[in-house]
Amino acid sequence: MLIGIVGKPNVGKSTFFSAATLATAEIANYPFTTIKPNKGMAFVRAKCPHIEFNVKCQPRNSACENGVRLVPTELMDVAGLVPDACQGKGLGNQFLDDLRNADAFIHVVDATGSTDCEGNAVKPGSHDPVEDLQFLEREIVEWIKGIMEKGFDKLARAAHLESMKLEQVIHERLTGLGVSEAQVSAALRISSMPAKIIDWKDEDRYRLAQNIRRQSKPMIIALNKADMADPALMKRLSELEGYVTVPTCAETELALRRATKTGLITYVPGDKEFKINDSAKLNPNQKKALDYMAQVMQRYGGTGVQQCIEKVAFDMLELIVVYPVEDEGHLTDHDGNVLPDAFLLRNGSTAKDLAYKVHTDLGDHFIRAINARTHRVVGHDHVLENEDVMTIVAKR
Ligand SMILES: Nc1nc2c(ncn2[C@@H]2O[C@H](COP(=O)(O)OP(=O)(O)OP(=O)(O)O)[C@@H](O)[C@H]2O)c(=O)[nH]1
Ligand SMILES: [Mg+2]
Repeated sequence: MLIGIVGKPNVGKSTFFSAATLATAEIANYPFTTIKPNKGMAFVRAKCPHIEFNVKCQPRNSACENGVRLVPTELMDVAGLVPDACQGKGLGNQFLDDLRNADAFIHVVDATGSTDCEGNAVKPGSHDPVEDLQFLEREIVEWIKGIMEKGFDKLARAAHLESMKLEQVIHERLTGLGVSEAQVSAALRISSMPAKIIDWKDEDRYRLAQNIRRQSKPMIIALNKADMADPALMKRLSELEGYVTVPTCAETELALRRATKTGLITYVPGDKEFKINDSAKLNPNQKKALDYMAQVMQRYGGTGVQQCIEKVAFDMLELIVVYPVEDEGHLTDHDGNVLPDAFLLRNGSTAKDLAYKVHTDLGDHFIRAINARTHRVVGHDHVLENEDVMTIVAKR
């Protein structure tokens, strides 16, 4: 699962990325700090089955903290997009190609209104972040439209002659973007396109590309720098129709995760508060900074970073967590590790999809699967449920 972090320059994309992954990405208060994309692993939280099965787990691809399984998901931070990037402004939008395989986007917005369209620092409140929501959507849609339209006329003519279905033609153009035919069909249905392709005007194609974006790459808005934002503006932004928003303080999350690493505090990402381990060890600056962060967290019920990722994973992409094991009796892999792996799968995934996720061979030679909880034997098309623990039996 890949989530792309997008937004104009200087809004806190790399700060969000670093906080969520604890990978180091360059952060600075000027535009275009990031040029090359940063890739790293974030995680979502799930219930670890080790408690229910009363065993001690030995996670391999994930981690378990007090019964909470931390399941990895990939994040990518790219350069900032500016208005008219699709016409080559700023760094253009070519770097979006790194995000072709993104399953969803987190659009980071500077909710203080203190950065202009190009990411330059301006007086707080002098820039309306709503403009950023609109132009970023346009840039992403133009990017998709550009890919869709490349050689489209020729293809459409050929398709007409060979009586190929419209969704097939468009799907073929967009395979590199990880868009499914079903998503193209759904987009075509709601776009009310003119019957003949020859009659499609530029605005029709734009509308279609926009619906393809909505169907295939859902987007959440991180109202970032919430710690410094004007409450009235925050309220207006969070009530905007048609957008899913989460207030975030990426800088606070990054500081908290670093302080946790050095042992200064105890904090589990996503929690509403943190605990100072030994206040006698804090210098006055650290104390002041931690007080500030505690206040911010109280205001928003946390920093919002983990919430943002989990909202994307569970609410927008409707992912489920599944635990594959080789031996359903002992819940182990072939090395004897108990409940070693946790995978994120799309809701509606089957036992065979899980087999392919574990290993291509396992998918190719799938015979049956066994639910370790109920010991029920199921076939390849059995639809999995959240928190299933499954054994795949394959031909050797
Ligand atoms: N107050 C506040 N500042 C933040 C927050 N998140 C990031 N910043 C600051 O915003 C500035 C830009 O942060 P970056 O993470 O480099 O922004 P970016 O979007 O990656 O910028 P480019 O790579 O230039 O596109 C830095 O000075 C950060 O410290 C936050 O939650 N609150
Ligand atoms: Mg950056």
